[in-house]
Amino acid sequence: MQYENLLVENRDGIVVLTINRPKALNALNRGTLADLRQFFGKDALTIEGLKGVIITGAGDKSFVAGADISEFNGLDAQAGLDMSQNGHDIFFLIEKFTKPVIAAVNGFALGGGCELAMSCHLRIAVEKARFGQPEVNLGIIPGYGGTQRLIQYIGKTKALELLMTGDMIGVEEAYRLGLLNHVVPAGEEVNKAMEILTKIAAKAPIAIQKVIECVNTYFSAEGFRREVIEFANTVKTEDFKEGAAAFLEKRAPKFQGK
Ligand code: CO8
Repeated sequence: MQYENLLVENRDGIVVLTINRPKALNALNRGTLADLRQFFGKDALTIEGLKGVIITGAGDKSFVAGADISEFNGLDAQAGLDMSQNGHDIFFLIEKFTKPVIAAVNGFALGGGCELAMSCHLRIAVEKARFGQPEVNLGIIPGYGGTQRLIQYIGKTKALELLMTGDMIGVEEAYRLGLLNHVVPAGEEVNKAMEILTKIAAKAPIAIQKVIECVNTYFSAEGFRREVIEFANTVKTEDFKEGAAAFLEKRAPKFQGK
């Protein structure tokens, strides 16, 4: 198992995956997504006695601050479609994984980071964690399932507000809205996830797998496909070029609706 940006530690059958790009706040670049695909699509299936997986971020500031904006340069609609579909495929591998997967959110979970946490079965966050879907600040929409999964967790009313304002929320609100299972002091997030996975590991494995499958079946796939298509449509706009450039140049964007 060789990974570019993923640390993999097997603790007695519970695997802790740490996304390891702390200087970029663990933003999901192509390499990191490839690592996640390799782990959930291939390597994890060969781990003897696997009880569950915990995903966390390196450092004490960020879980994942989104897709890597520095890779947005020159993105055209076809590349946007392909990247969005690639992310969807990987996040479905996580959501449909037959063992429970818990996000241990140790800081910012924004854009693709919030989407990654939402593709996990459960979410535990530290008190200073922040959640949001800030894509509209960049002239795009969420492209890794955010328009679909956020509604599933918090409902249409608040999901639309967060998706349209791009606002970040703290753990108190995220917990109240139903996005989080538990809030813990910093440093306790992986321990809490271990405790829950240990409890689940004592149950019947086939029953756990079937719970995951049945809950997933409730939600339709059509909305996810629509997100991929509309993500690619926003990638075509002048506003997207301006939004991504403004972030990298550390200035406010000037959107023109084109
Ligand atoms: N991508 C690349 N680099 C990033 C990202 C990111 N998403 N977030 C932070 N960084 C980098 C910064 O550029 C900075 O690098 P450097 O030190 O070289 O200047 C470093 O991480 C530290 O960041 P800041 O200095 O900005 O730290 P602050 O504490 O001032 O701010 C924030 C922290 C609030 C998290 C801020 O960094 C921020 O707003 N980040 C961007 C958040 C964002 O917009 N996320 C959404 C990205 S879009 C997305 O996720 C779409 C998903 C679907 C994509 C579909 C296919 C492409």
